[in-house]
Amino acid sequence: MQVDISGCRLQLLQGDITEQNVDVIVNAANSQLAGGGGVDRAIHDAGGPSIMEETDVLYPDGCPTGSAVASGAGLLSAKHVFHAVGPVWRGGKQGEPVALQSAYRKCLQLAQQHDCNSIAFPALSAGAFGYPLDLAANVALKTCTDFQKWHKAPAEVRFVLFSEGVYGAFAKSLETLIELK
Ligand code: AR6
Repeated sequence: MQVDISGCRLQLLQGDITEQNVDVIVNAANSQLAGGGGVDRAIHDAGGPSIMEETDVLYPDGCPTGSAVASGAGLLSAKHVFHAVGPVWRGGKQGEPVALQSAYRKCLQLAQQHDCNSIAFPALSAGAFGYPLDLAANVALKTCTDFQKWHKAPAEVRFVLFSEGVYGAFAKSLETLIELK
């Protein structure tokens, strides 16, 4: 599924983010940048050790929740990996929506700073961090479509969703957002 917003493309697809041919692959990291499971493990496994070696040197204090930092992409075909730290879901009243929005926005700002034309996101916080899928999809898509409307966003923003269920939730959310516009 894809839509065009102010000359930028927003695309949803089901697949493995490590196989995407884009300028930036976004990682769903933790605030220690310590690696872990899920998409974080997949990116470090496919990208090789240089990614962790670089983040250890550049960001010894990690990255706060709601932000993101950039590294090289090692063996991946992308130019950069942005390590974004979404919030852990604690019931929804501990600032989770603002933190999730902020993590996506920071990635889009970093993409501007690094002159990137294409960026691929996973569903930040929607796995181990337990953010309810429908709500996570809504924040992700609203943040990106708003950014595309008002700022110079990368020409292509791609959400790479690992399973049919996650893809379905994002597709439903995007349809609703488009109808509302
Ligand atoms: N490509 C695209 N999406 C993927 C892939 C892949 N190769 N593998 C998993 N996903 P998660 P979080 C999906 O848990 O919730 C880690 O341990 C997955 O199905 O990776 O932000 C980190 O180190 C889900 O929809 O990230 C952190 O400690 C989505 O990616 C913590 O988990 C996000 O799930 C971060 O948790």
